[in-house]
Amino acid sequence: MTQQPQAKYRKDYTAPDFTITHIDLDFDLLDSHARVTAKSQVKQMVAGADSMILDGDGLTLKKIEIDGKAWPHYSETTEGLILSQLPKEFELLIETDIDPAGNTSLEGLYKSDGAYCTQCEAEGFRRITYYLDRPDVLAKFTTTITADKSAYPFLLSNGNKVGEGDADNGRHWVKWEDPHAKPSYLFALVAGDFDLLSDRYTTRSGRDVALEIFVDKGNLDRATHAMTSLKNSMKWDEDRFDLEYDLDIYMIVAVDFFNMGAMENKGLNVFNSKYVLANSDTATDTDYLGIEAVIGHEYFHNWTGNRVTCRDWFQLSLKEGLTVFRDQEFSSDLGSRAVNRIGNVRIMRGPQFAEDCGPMAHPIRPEKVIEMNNFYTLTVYEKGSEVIRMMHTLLGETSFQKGMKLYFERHDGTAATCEDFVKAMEDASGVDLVQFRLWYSQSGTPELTVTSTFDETQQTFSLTVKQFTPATADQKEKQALLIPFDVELYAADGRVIELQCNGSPVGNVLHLTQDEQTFIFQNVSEKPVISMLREFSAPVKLNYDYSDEELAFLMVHARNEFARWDAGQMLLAKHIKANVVRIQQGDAFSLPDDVLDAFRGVLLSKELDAALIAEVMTLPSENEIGGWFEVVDVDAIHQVRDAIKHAFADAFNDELSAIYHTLRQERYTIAHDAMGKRSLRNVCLSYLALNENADALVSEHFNQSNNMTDTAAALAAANHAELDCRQSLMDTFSDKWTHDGLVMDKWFMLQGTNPADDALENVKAQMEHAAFSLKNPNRTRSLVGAFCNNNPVHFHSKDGSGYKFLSDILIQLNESNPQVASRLLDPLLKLKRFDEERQRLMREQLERLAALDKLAKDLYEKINKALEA
Ligand code: B3K
Ligand code: ZN
Repeated sequence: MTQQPQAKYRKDYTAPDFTITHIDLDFDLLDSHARVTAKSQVKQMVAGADSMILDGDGLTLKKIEIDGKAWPHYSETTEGLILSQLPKEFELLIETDIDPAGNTSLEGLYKSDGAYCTQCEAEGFRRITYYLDRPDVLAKFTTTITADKSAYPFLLSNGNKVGEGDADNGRHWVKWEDPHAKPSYLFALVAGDFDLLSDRYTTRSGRDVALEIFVDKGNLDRATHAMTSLKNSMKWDEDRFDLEYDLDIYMIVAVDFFNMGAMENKGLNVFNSKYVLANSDTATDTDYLGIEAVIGHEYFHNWTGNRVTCRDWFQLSLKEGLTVFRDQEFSSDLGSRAVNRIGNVRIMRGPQFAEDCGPMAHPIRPEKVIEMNNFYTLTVYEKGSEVIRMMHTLLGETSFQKGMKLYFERHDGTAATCEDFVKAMEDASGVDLVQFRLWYSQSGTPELTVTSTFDETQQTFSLTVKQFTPATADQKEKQALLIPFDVELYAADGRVIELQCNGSPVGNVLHLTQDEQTFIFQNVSEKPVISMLREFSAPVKLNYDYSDEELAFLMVHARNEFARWDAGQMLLAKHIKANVVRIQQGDAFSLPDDVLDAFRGVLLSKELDAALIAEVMTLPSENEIGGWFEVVDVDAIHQVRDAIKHAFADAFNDELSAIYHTLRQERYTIAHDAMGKRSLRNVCLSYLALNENADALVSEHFNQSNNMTDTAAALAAANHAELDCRQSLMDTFSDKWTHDGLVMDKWFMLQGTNPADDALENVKAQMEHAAFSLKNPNRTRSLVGAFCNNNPVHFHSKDGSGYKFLSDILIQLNESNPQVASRLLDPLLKLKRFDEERQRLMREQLERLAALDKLAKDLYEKINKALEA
């Protein structure tokens, strides 16, 4: 590394000296390279400023002119271009050459298979032309693209098409104009040959919008679910948020080479094909739901992100936390609220809490960044959404929507801050959010420790709640937060006890504001059972000494489905923790009958949704369990989790088998009820696969399946139970799908999570599979990512082979695709959570990476923090 990468700090923000009001872009796409001509209208913003630094990366400069004349006053640096002696207002013309075909980082303009596409967020536009590549410079874009007509019949960019025509040598051109000023990160260009699915949507006020989804040739039948999801998103945003679409066309292009899920470029979303393509043969129910959520998410960004964008990248959660909240609400309104909430909470309690206690801990609005791409994190997105959700809880839907209205009134068409959002919520509702703002600046997971006392003579029940946020890698001192704490009390017969304090009824949401607080509830005539942190009303950990009986009671009597699931999770957690300690002490595993009975009760419940029962019967992941311990003992955790699965399988064999057989469906539909039944049936299968002689059942499930959900479930069951039929089923699948990487990802993921002793050797062997390529981020994540993240026993093998395998791969990806490398690195960052020997082995690999000659700043930032800690 020649020069150490520099950090940027939130506190150092300054408005730009110059701004760009219009940019006219011209792309000449040639076989050997692309020529980009950018004509910008530039305006001085700060009196006296006469020089300007334009960002640029990997560009070959061909020409600079100001107001039509060659401009000699410039110098090129590694980071861009410095222009000096500038007038107050001028037209800047810059011509650059770039190499899209050689761009393996998938940032800027690159080729995905045969098509050109772009990814500019966060700082990819600077790989296209020299520019003020920052989100607070908002310009109106026009874009002209010229390319070979037969190879690239579709030439797309943001906004509306305003011209097209033929050019020489079999080439053609198209011109686009985007009427909305936008920052450079929302620019997009696509050129290629696709199949096109077209539809229309009429907005509530009568705007007729053309909807176009572009997919690889031959995939048209896999685009319909994405189209339905798009129309549902547009309708939902009108109904729930009173927000309409603002252009005459909305385009989505699906590409196979993409670093993340999707990108909300104005009017022209570019999507990872994983979040567009689905039919019943190729996609699982989870894929269908994922597509709906991501299509919704990118669509909702049109208002929360595009119309109101971020002032600087430290404000990322302004658009991402809010848009995740909106997509979660969308999925919950269309499907099961409880199941959606459970999914979100599993992510918070697993990987987000883990992020908080690792070396990359940061508040949802980070203070210091080296590589912005490293901050598209679960903290900014998921915890960011929880913070919005807490405001929603504190304000209620009506005031929250008033706050949204005011936010748009004040900030539409501008680049705003998180503070602007909170202020709008505060002003619109009159709710004091002064202390609440700490959620934006304080990192880490708060812990609530609750004790209770029942006073029979006084007929009072008191709850004492202590809040404490442990120090994090980035921040030692913590303060008390405003935490909405949703509680309910139940009498022994299941009746809800009304909450009364100081002689009057109070709502369920208590406001925790101090290190310690006591709430005294009156007129409580018997010792109640408390349901706490209902709906996961705040992103915190909860400690309370529940008895098994109380938890089993809540699993049956809690009024809200989420609370019933959560009680089951707490009951499991209690016994998982106890058993891990037992195993570590050389004692035998044991699970009391009353625990089994509580789960049997759920399994047999007539009132609960199948989808919810499936969730209750799904154990927390090994990673989530790891988070409950100071030092993660991967082997003991695996052993205990496995033992519980076997205990369930043995104890509930008859019930599981009966449910499995009654839930069989002839026809595949994606109605929520059908998905729920399939999900429960497949959970039953995963337990039944643990029985002796399960080969026949699992093979039959596979052979009779008429959809990918069941096929994948059979494979997963055979894989995890290490059945004899595993190999033949895997081979059958691979023979059928080798040509389709997206479908093969499911197979690669199972290879990655294979529990067999030779898992690593096997993963290495699959890297030679015809469908595998390290150049494709989806393939890499499916095989390598699954192994490193979801196969803890083998990744953390005591001989260090898993760590070495990962760093060998990271060395390859460091230069070709640092963004993917940086995500893949995450499991190595958690070294502090493991025993000394494992720490030493992990450190060894981190040091090996740190010594790389051209270490990308994405990796540099994380590795340095991990080694520092
Ligand atoms: N805004 C993009 C993410 C960009 C990631 C850049 N590394 C997708 C989304 O959150 O909707
Ligand atoms: Zn987003």
